Amino acid sequence: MKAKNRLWMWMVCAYLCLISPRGLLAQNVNPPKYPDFPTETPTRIEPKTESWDFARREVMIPMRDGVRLHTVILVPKGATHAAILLTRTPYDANALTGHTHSSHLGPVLWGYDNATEVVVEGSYIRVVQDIRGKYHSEGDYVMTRPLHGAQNPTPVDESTDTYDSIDWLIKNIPESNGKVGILGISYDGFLPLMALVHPHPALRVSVPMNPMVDGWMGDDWFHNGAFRQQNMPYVYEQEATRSNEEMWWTGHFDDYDLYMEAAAGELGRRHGLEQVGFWQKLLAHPAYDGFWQDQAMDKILAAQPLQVPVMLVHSLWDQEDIYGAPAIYKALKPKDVNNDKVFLVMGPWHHGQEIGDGSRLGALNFESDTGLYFRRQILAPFLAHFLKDDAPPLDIAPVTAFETGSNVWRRLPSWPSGCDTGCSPQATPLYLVSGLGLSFSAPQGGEGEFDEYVSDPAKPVPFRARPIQPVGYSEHMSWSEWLVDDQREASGRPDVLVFTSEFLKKPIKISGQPMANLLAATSGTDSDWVVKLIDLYPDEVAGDPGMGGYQLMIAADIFRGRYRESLAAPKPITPNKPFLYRFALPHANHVFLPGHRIMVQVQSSWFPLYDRNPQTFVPSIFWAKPEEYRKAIQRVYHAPGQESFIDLPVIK
Ligand code: PG9
Repeated sequence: MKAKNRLWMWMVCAYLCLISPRGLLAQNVNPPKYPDFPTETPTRIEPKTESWDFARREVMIPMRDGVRLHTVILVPKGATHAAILLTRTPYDANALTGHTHSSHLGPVLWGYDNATEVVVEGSYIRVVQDIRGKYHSEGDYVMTRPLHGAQNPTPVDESTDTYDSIDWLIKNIPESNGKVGILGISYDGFLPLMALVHPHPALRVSVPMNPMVDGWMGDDWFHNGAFRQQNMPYVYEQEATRSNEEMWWTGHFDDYDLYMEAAAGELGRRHGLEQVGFWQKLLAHPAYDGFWQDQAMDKILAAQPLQVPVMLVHSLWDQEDIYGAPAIYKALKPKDVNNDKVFLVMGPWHHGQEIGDGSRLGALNFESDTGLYFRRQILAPFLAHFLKDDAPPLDIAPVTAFETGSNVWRRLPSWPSGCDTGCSPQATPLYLVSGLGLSFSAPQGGEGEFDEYVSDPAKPVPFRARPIQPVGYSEHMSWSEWLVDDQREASGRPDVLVFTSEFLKKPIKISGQPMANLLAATSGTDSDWVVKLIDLYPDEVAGDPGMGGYQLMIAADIFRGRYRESLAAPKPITPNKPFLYRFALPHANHVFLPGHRIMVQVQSSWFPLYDRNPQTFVPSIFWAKPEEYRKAIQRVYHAPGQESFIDLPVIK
């Protein structure tokens, strides 16, 4: 195009685009006039709450380092001299205090982490706070933030944050009587334990329910070194964003297929999990090293003076934190010289079920609402005694334990003990014997010395019937019930050994921790051992037909063989040589009834809840390569001098 033509085109374009009546300059100079039509949204809405039975205040409480924590305060109308019930949470204080939009406190609180009747009927001031780094609080998030010290160089931790929060609350809530109780479940149960380290003088009572205590020994992350890989989505969602908006993804309906894809380290890498800090720490600390030992709350509290009364709440079928509460009881009780500060409640519940309907768990029927009993008969009077100005007298036993099997509550002087006068359990070996039997008499010999099975990592034993759901609590999810699943399906597999007793002629009651003593060999150089103590119901159960032949786990756990000699320093196992694997199973308070049988199942995988052991010793199982997963022949011995047995804590 010639230069003259190009200039001409530019001039036309400039006129049309800029100067003409519809051009940009013309518009800016002379905008059209529209009629006024104001927005209907006010600059700020002031909810009218005069008719509500509570007042809601939202505040940002300053901590000693200047970080402010978002705190919701719900004060019953007309309250004066009311005590404060505090929960600190990483799970969204607004959600915990806004279950419905109601003018009544009860419906607003009904749901996770709120013992609602106790709060409402006790006229407490309810305070729920986002911990630092989560939801509407400021600051940085660190998973179960360790105390200031070797694992935390900052001067702030959950103990100092609790102290600073309580200090602010008693000075700034005029309706309060200056007494504070802290309570919560799981992570929110770990935080009442943290509150016991250098406690604020206004803290009068702490109620850790199903607390996370030791992430390696037997709570959320590992059990005796076996990694609970179905918690990888939790790590991702909890740490990827402040308000848990970023969700883990899966390409499988069945978690069994997802976790067969690769070892946990590689699966995490495929999901970008290494971007979050706690995953890096998990990968770096597969063994029970200083990282875990320094954070174990039972060890921490054992080294602290006991100043504040504590009620520990434990669920006998806690699918997440089955280790924590009894471990804290064991650490604290020796300090309770006047027997008036440390209380334990054990109920027939899944994780956190004590604040909901406790009439049933899976197929089990407890014949009464055990959750309501706990809240009304135990928790409410306990809190009232320590928090109310009139301090009604306390009539709570040091230990209140539901006895499963017989379905009754027991008031006990201590734990473990089997009756109100304190009968102590006696460790009574229940031997695995030839013919796949169980006997209270040691093996006599003569028949086979061992039973064996092939453990194949290509076909690990599912921990429940497939398709296996992820960890979760929404409707139609049954994760919380898996510990009471019928074990019948597992008992039919060739890679599960099943030992069964004779029919019981009289009841056998156990109270305490059964100890697995497995004399076992593997043809590999590493191995997992799962031991399940089971109540085998009669073939037919009149009145409850679904329980006919039911195989109910009473206490079960997994042990990673590489930690047999040292939990901190794993070692390869010498192939085909029998070794003793001795480990504690979770606490039980159970009666095996006449007509029932006792069963013990032994297997080498519990998948996909626990990651597969490649059965070849590798430096870190997180990074086991596909070719390192190998079949192994597993032998469980039961000969004279080579006994395998469960030490049952029998009440005689
Ligand atoms: N069991 C959950 C948890 C506690 C602590 C750390 C990670 C997870 C919980 O229910 O809060």
